[in-house]
Amino acid sequence: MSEATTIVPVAIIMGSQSDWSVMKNAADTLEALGVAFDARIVSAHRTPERLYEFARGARDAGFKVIIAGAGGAAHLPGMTAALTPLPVFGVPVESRALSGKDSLLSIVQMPAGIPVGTLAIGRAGAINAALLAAAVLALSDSALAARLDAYRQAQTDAVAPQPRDDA
Ligand code: RP5
Repeated sequence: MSEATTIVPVAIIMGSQSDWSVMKNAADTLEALGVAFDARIVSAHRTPERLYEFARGARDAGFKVIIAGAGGAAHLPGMTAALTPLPVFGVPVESRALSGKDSLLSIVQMPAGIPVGTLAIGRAGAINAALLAAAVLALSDSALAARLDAYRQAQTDAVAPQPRDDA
């Protein structure tokens, strides 16, 4: 993981330490693509001042894309999007009580004017948020675009034509 003081293009923020097992999938995907990131815990409810400071300063800090994961009453992605013009991708984390449906609905139903690109609940959403972040950065980075193409090709190549009993 990159140091907090290094300027990197992607910020991965999450509402709690308990979100990390899901959000680590975004981090691992970015790492596989050679995209630097900074991962932080920023809670909309427990550390609102940290959220304001991070989101208001994110563009000047050099970030280009923000991935925000949260569960339950998941206000983090929306509040972040309200405070920065950077693209924000929201990852709904599975909640214990409602399996992440609460997280999904909290993140996806933004009012017109403040967008959050909302991904699937859990691991798939975290991975896809990283891939979307990489795709955005690849628009102005041909080396990254080539790595993203290779990632997708490897994924295609890994799909067997027929199912096996022992797989
Ligand atoms: C949210 O509350 C976090 O994003 C987390 O998904 C959820 C539960 O947090 P903990 O009680 O596990 O810290 O703010």
